[in-house]
Amino acid sequence: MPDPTTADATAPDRALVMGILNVTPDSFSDGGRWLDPDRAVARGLELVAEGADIVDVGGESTRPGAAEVPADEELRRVVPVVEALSPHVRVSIDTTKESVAEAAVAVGATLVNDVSASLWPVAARCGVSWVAMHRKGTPATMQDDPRYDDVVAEVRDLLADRAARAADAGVPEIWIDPGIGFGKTLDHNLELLAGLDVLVATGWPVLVGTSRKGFLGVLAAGPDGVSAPADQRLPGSLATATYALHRGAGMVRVHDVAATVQAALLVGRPQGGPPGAGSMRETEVGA
Ligand code: HH2
Repeated sequence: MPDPTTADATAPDRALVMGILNVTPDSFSDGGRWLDPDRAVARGLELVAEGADIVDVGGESTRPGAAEVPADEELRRVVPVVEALSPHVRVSIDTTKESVAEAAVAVGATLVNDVSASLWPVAARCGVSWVAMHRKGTPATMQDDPRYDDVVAEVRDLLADRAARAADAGVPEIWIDPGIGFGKTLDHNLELLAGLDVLVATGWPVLVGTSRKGFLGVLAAGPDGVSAPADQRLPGSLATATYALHRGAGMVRVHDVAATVQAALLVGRPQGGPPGAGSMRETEVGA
C-alpha cells in the first residue's frame, strides 16, 4: 500500500472518488440531511477528510419520479455551498440547467456533471470539464418500461457521439457515464456493468455511479422479498464500485467515500486503454 504521507496528491495511485453531496429535500438516500447550507458545507468537508477527490454538489434530485426544481431554487441551494467548498476541494456541479452550471462555475466549480448529456456548450464556454451521463427519458418517466435492443451498444454510441461533439467544441476534459438506474431495468444495469469494457474501449475516461441505487436493494432483498433500504446497500455499493474500477472506470461517484477509497487503493491505478484495463494491486498482506 502507498504511504499516505508521501503519496503525490496530484496523481493518486488509484482511481478518483467523487463524493455525493445532495443539497435537496428529496434525494433517494440522503434527502433533507444537507439542505441547510452550513450542514451541507460541513458534510462536504467531511467527504474531503474521508478522501474524496471531487465533491459533487447537486440541488435537484434525479431519482425516479422526482419533481423538477425551478432554477432560482436550485441556485439558492447550491451556489453558497459550491462557493464555500471550492477553496478546499475540486467541486463539480450536478445539474441539467445551463444557468445553474454557469453560476456554480462562477463561484469555483470546475466540472459540470450533466445527467442530460447536453450541457457541453456551457462547459466549452466556461472552459471547464464535463461529465456526459446517459439516461433514457426524464426522472418523471424513465423507469416506465425502458427498452433497448442492445443497451451497452446504445449507451456507448450516444456517449461517444456527445463526447466527440464536446471535444470539437473545446471542452478540456470529458468523462462518460453509463447512467446506472436512469431509464434502466435491473438487467440493463447489470449488462452495463458487465459491458463496461466497451465504454472503456472508447478511450474516454469512464465514471460510474451505483452507490446505494435501487437495483442493489432488489438484489439484497430479504427472504420476504422486500428491497433492502438505501442505508443497507453499502455491500452492493462497494462490490459494484470495486468491480467497475477493476474493469477500467477512472472514477466512481459514491456516498460512502472512506470505504470506497480503500476499495480504489486495493484496485490500484486505472490503466485506461484496452478493455478490462484495471488490475488488482499486488498488495503486501501484512500482519
Ligand atoms: N446518479 C445520480 C445523480 N447524479 N451523476 C452521474 N454522473 N452519474 C450517476 O450515476 C448519478 C449522477 C443519482 O444519485 P443521487 O445523487 O444519490 O440521488 P438523487 O438524484 O435522488 O439526488
